[in-house]
Amino acid sequence: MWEKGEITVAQEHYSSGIISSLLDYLSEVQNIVAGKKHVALFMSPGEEEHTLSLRFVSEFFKEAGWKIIFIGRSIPLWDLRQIIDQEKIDLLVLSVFSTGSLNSAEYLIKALKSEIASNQPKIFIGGRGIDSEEFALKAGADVYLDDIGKLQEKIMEIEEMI
Ligand code: B12
Repeated sequence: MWEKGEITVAQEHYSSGIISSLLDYLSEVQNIVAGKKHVALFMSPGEEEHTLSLRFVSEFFKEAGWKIIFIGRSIPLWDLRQIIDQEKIDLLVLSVFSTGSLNSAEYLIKALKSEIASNQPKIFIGGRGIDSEEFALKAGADVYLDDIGKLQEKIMEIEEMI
């Protein structure tokens, strides 16, 4: 509605805030599956502020029995490396909504791949900022998905890869 000029920026921010709180609530009340299969870390690269879809995506992983760690917006590379080591992250999930964020994602992936010698997490990337799988793979991602609707099948594919 904001895109069509039907609501103001303030109304959009307010609505996004409500959706975010609703996600927090749903995440709390949802049953947690015992015996976590894998661990996934969710973040948005660079200056990327669009984190709502990443929250949706993280809930799918949770439902599939994964441990999820949502850190939201970008954190320093050093801290990221530490959390990957400590938490034994199997999958890093990034969402990208602009060309600038795609560049940041590419930089981040290259830095991680060159600095982590063993047990590198796989990288899963999605979001409106990526036009095709070709761009995602060029940026260094291992897996790309264009539509959250196909996420359940994709999670099964990822589980086979790990
Ligand atoms: C909510 C919103 C915001 C909120 C975000 C709040 C939050 N915490 O996420 C706020 C207000 C912060 C915001 C800011 C901005 N926004 Co905004 N925003 C939106 C809005 C309305 C919804 C985005 C959303 O979450 N959609 C829900 C997701 C699920 O749907 P989707 O985007 O269609 O995603 C599909 C796929 O891409 C995929 N997918 C999406 N994410 C992921 C992630 C993974 C891992 C996977 C696998 C798949 C996947 O799944 C979906 C289909 O199934 C869109 C407009 C719209 N109609 O979508 C604009 C939109 C994304 N914003 C836009 C813009 C331009 C901005 C600003 C630059 C505006 C400004 N001038 O300040 C800033 C960016 C600031 C920054 N540095 O990032 C543009 C982006 C255009 C572009 N590609 O560059 C859009 C498209 C609006 C427009 N038409 O202009 N925005």
